Amino acid sequence: MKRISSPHTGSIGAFRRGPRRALALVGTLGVSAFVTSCASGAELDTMKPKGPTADDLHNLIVPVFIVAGVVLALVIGGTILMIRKFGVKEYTEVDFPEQIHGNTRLEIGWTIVPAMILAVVAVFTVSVLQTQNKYHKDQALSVVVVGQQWWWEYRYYDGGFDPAKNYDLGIDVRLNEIQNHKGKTEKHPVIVTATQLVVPVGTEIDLYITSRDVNHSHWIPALNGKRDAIPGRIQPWKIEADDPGVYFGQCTEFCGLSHSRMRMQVVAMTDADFQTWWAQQKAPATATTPEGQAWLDQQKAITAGTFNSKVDPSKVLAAPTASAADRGMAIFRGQCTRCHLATGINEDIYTGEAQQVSKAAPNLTHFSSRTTYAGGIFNLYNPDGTVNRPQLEAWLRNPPKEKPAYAVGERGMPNLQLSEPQINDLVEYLLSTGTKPAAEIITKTEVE
Ligand code: HEC
Ligand SMILES: [Cu+2]
Repeated sequence: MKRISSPHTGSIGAFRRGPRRALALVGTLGVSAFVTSCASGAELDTMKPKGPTADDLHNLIVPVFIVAGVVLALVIGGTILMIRKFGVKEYTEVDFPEQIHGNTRLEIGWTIVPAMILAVVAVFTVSVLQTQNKYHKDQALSVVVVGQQWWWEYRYYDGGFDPAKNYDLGIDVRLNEIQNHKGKTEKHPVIVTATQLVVPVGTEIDLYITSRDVNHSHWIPALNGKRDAIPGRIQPWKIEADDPGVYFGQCTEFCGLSHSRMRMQVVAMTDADFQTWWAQQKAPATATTPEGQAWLDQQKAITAGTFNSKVDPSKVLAAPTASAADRGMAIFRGQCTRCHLATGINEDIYTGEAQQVSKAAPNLTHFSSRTTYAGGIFNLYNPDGTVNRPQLEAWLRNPPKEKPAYAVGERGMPNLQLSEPQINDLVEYLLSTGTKPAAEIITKTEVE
């Protein structure tokens, strides 16, 4: 009997201790993964569906996980059993196991069984996919969701939006150049907002998801799975919330520097509250005093050519001075129009081609009716309902400091070197643009 040289024996000995250590490691990792995934109050929890579309997914995930768990237990259990039963203690030539090549019955068995399991899973998966992909073409309310570095835009269409029949230049200016719009009618959204998607409860909402720059992915775990936002493509998706409340989301496709700061929230309201919200959002913004409104109206008349300031210089109104909000409105028209649209305030001079790589910046028409901004990372209101002024001022003072962005490369809001009085007036203006949301929404949308 010839013993295999001792170094081998040594390494076999180490290998024998290996499985136990490996098991301990796998066990620890598994338990910690399980414990952390069960964090209570986690905002992004796939396992807690809050609407029928998410239920569909959940009802698929759970049985598949159970089957996968059983398979995992069998495989791990079998492996441990084999090691126990057939593992050699002292490696000698005598112990060398008989070498078998091929076992037709076994091989057919382990091909057919997994194939059957996968076939069953496929039947359920395909049927869920089909329900998920069925969407109403003539839905009363459709929302086009546009991902952009690093925030989400929501465009609401009255009477629905159907990518097969409609096109919208605002979705992607460059897309229009490459896509054939023949036979399609141009359609404009009635409401454009950012970060917070407001929906009525108990209604299936058709979403059409796209992007203006790079790939993003829209994900509101409580309401449905992920859907990629791809430039040049419009992907249908849907969500539905059973109860009023706030459902958190996050971009889940790595999209650059501030990817983790590209968050969003669905705010689901009762039908009556949604109707109120809808009416408020559709109305254009106005100045806060008659003095401001007169100046604004005259500015628009100058743009329209119905008032010639050179002909009537004595009738030219000075920019409003009395109200800080109206002073801010005037600054806004001058400094912010090259990027931001606020319907009622600057649509006459806004070109629709913001100085951004993407050609768009958040619509600020009713900014203060949202509770979070800049990709859902800042709170506009404190939990007690007061305004979080220092944060908004800091944002206007130096946006790239508050949220990393390639602002010099026109991928975020640049530092506009505003003076402190300007910042003060702009904050007053921004706060005058919308109805403050209900206290409950303010506390529920609060981000840390
Ligand atoms: C060069 C383009 C540009 C200019 C000019 C500009 N902004 Fe912005 N602004 C942006 C971009 C882009 C964002 C989105 C930044 C993000 O979330 O990453 C933004 C975000 C904002 C937000 C947060 C909106 C939201 O809902 O998330 C406010 C408020 C804002 N800007 C105010 C202003 C004001 C006031 C001015 C004028 C003094 C101004 N901006 C000028 C590009 C611009
Ligand atoms: Cu993204």
